[in-house]
Amino acid sequence: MSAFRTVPANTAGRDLAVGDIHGHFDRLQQALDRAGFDPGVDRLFSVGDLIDRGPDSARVLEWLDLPWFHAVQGNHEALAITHARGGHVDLRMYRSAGGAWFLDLPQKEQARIADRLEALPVAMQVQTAFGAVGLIHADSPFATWQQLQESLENDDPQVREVCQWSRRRLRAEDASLIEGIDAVVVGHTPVGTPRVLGNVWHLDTAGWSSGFFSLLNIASLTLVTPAT
Ligand SMILES: [Mn+2]
Repeated sequence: MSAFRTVPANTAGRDLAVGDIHGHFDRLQQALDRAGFDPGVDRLFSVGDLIDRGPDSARVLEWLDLPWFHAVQGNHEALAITHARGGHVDLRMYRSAGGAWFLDLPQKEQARIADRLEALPVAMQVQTAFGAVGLIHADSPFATWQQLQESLENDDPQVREVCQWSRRRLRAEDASLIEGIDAVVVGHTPVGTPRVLGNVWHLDTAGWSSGFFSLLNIASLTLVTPAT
């Protein structure tokens, strides 16, 4: 299973992206309803962190079964996978970061969920009518998208780590472009309103906390304004 996936263009409907979900699938559904999301033709792309913190983390597999829902792995998916595979996770940290629901599941169930999360790519490239848009959870360690693709295809663990955990770009206010891709959408670090640095869209407006879910049309690179 490759850590990099390319998705063909949607010729029928809209392609929207959303930031971290963290187990708040009901709130997400409400945001989709307000945006007039049509599951018959539209698609939703998640930048990861589907699980932990919110009340509905256990519904993650139900959402991953939806044919219109696509996601990359965030650091919270990485924590769950690492733990289920017997790797080292700071359990106190993981529990306080919302992982209790997972830690308290029977091992067999943890393994079943980890299998599905592990199948998710770390980066995704979606073709649109106007170009190509990348999705990663946190940041790219490279200034070119091609280098990121190659490193992930070779499954470089350090590159994976930056993709899922780094907050460098926002902290440094780094507005340089990631070359070789029209735009990149990320989450991981909450922002009050969507923040664009270079061609990188920071979309985690904390819909899982005290904020709201921002939906970005990744073809037109415009935020979806609720119909209501
Ligand atoms: Mn995160």
